[in-house]
Amino acid sequence: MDRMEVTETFAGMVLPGHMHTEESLCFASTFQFRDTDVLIATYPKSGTTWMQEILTLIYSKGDPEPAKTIPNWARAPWLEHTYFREVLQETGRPRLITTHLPCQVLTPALQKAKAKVIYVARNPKDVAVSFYHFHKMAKFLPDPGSFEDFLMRFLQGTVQYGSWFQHVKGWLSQRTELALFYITYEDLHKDLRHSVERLAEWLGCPLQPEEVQATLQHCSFTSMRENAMVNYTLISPEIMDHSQSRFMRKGTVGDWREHFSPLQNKLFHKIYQEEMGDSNLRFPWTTD
Ligand code: PPS
Repeated sequence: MDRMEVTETFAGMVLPGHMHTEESLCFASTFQFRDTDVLIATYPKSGTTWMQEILTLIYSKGDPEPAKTIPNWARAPWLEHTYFREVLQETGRPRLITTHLPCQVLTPALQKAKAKVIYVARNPKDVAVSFYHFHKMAKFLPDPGSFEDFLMRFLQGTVQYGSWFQHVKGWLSQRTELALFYITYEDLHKDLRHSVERLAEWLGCPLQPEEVQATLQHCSFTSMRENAMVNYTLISPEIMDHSQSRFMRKGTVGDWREHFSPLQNKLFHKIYQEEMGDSNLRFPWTTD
């Protein structure tokens, strides 16, 4: 319940003071990664929790025990959060670490080691919708106001955690510099089996068919929605109010269609083109 109204400004963005302090952010930016570390990097609402669950199941070879008994924030803690040092586990396995920080903050530290980075991106229209609903439930984030207001701030990059465009362009510009595996939320949706197999192979942890099967089962939306270790029902309602919106809300691709007006869609497309038009990045979505 600490610092619910406080914000931290860091690297040109605003972050919730409830989980971030100047000290925790400095610690994150100078963290000594190990070659064996695996870092999940995402802009919020892009599939972070899904990837935490997938990696947990890959490393447990499909055994659901850790996913069902340890909260996700302890299995794959956020590097920049105040509790990080307390919960980072020495399990003898690669350490799973999560971050929402932009790449320019972490690249210097990552370049000193050979840690693996998994970057998950999601259609920014669906990110904006998911983030809007999350603002209603997460009491450490400001009231989002109307969807229209929130969407304008999202497009300007003035929401908490900063600009989606800068986040994605920044991390993906490091694809050849870092050991970086790039995947999208839409890829996970389209073919979870293939995504899990590719990830497991890349991590040097290939799975037997029955281990893949168990991973798919435990990482389904229905299964994760019921899992208290990932659906945030362990958190007090003063911090996350599930009566406003569930953390595992819809889990679909294209929910933006239920929220965007034609005018909002047009503006989004225009700004997307301005921001992303000259990047040669490929995404499984179009914005028109
Ligand atoms: S956070 O707060 O940044 O950690 O949120 P994040 O985990 O990145 O994103 C939450 C959204 O991911 C959806 N989700 C899933 N979708 C499909 N299948 C599975 N297994 C799954 N797990 C999480 C979750 O429902 C949020 O999206 P929305 O669109 O709000 O439903």
